[in-house]
Amino acid sequence: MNLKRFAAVMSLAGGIAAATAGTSHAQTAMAGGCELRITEVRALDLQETPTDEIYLRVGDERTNTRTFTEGQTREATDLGNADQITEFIAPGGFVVVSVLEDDAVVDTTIGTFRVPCRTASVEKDVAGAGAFYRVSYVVTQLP
Ligand SMILES: [Ca+2]
Ligand SMILES: [Ca+2]
Repeated sequence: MNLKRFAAVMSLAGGIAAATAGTSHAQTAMAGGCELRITEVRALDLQETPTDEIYLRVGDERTNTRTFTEGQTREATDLGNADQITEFIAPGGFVVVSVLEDDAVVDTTIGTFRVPCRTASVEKDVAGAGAFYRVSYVVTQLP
């Protein structure tokens, strides 16, 4: 569990304690939250030749950098550990995911998208800076 998730759970626990004398409406509003998990990254068109050096930002974490050749698919577990490729999404909130290409001075941002707290299994096309990537992810509702 990363610190952000820990803080969210602690906040939720505090909310439950505070709501014990409250209404059922308040309890409904607190329920939920989601987990985003990146599953796969595919290079459809490179930003550089002959290989890109790609990493993701997932909320407040970033993955390791891995090279991609054109057409290559990597499991997300190849890019980062569980903390790096998963992120808690607050109820009603979203997490920002970016695909970046590592360069010597300023990295190239290929694209950025938002993932809301809603159950889903998505293949997200991310295009920019002359490159085209596809990021697969799942969002699950937390109890
Ligand atoms: Ca590069
Ligand atoms: Ca670049």
